[in-house]
Amino acid sequence: MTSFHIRYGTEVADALRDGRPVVALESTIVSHGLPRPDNLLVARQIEQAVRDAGAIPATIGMVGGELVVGLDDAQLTRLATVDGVSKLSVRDLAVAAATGADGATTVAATSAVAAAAGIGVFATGGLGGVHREAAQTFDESADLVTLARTPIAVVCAGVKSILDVGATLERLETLGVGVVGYRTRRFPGFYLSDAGFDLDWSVDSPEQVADVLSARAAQGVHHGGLIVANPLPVDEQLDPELHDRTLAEGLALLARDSVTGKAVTPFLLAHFHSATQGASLAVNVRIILRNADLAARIAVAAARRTA
Ligand code: PSU
Ligand code: MN
Repeated sequence: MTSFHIRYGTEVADALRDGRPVVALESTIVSHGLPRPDNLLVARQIEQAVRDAGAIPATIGMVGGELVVGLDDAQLTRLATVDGVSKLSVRDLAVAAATGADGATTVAATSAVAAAAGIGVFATGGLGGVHREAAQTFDESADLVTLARTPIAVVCAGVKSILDVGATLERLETLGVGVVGYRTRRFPGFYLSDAGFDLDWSVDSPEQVADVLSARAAQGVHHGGLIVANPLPVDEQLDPELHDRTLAEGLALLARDSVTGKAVTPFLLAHFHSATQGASLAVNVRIILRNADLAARIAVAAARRTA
């Protein structure tokens, strides 16, 4: 496995040494996915949600070229508030380290670093995936190929509805990334509880996710991620009509402004947050807090087995 030069937050280092439950958290959500000033407040709430469920939060990011697992509050504040924080996927980590950059890690980069740090559970909002028009643009998030080779369980609310969800599920199958619904056989669509696709498997409890992770280890499978898809309850989702309208506008703006590459996801998320007057933001926050809670309970169940 890749080894990174990592600086650990003290609490995270202690927890890992003692085999206590730790949950990895990404920083791209904070720097690029949520608007200021809510982003910093939400980042702290996510960490609190992990603590409330009995685990230690390890938010991952790069500060002045140093890869940190378990950002402290000053570091988190810096990534949430200063301008010019880079969005770092796996391929960017070395350049960012060598140039002393500040950077926020995506699902791909966070997974890779977390796994190298020995953290087995990660909570995020929605994964990256295959973009619409990918047949022409080839725009597919590095989150997918990274999860194909990284041993980590990622709790998410599916993939963002801004993507081609069906194509993303097909790619996950090809890449050998496991997908289980949490108490559902339908794949969630981030802002929406149901993205319109069936899943082969569902699990009913954090303990059952821990069973899957133990079974994989027992089968000698030490690479490849497991996606735990945790949908929002229907009464908490974004109004589907508002969602569809906002998405259509956002996609039109994307084409008008010729936005491409890694700017696409932040652009569409920002459009949702402004066009829905904060409704999508509230839903986004709810998603992340629920995922943080579930990830922590999975980490607790997994730690119990090795104790
Ligand atoms: N989920 C969210 N907000 C985000 C993202 C996911 O709720 O900001 C970020 C994640 O970091 C994910 C990234 O890895 O978007 C995907 O970006 P891209 O499509 O450029 O790979
Ligand atoms: Mn992309």
